[in-house]
Amino acid sequence: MASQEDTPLPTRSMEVARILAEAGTTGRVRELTDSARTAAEAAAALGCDVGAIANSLVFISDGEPVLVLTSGRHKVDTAALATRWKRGPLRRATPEQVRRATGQAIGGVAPVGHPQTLPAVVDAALADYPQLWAAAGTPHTVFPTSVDELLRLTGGLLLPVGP
Ligand code: 5CA
Repeated sequence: MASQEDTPLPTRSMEVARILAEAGTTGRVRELTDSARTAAEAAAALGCDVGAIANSLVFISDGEPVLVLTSGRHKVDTAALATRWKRGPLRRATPEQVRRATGQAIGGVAPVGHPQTLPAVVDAALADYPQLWAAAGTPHTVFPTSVDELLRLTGGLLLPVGP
């Protein structure tokens, strides 16, 4: 795995690392030399299954941003998820809405580190993988995690989100 051990992390990732440490998590934020902007790129850089990448996707529902931590192996079935989550329709956030809701840019959105806590769902498909990886605030940073940890960090609900 290509990672940079000694250079300081970008500011947004340091903030994510601080929150993770405060929450008592043990996984360390890593900066990858390869881009990890998408789940496929992150999986290739880490040498893991694409399904073990937890993408932090932002949708707008009932007029507010919500977070759907989604396995990289599938897309969100927004209609089915809205019903299961008992919410109005979910619409993908624009890049500007993502930035406002998370303080982070598309390709690097982390499950934590946002100006406000977002209502969250964790994809039940992620439970198939004992070790997950999520973005840590930039397209080049990731951290190891698990379903239980993501539920704890986000206060989210575990629901199937895929087709
Ligand atoms: N760093 C990786 C995982 S470690 C990552 O952040 N993956 S991601 O899936 O969470 O980020 C890419 C996602 O951003 C895409 O799946 C897509 O849902 C979203 N996205 C990409 N382009 C746009 C866009 N123009 N508008 C809204 N969302 C977008």
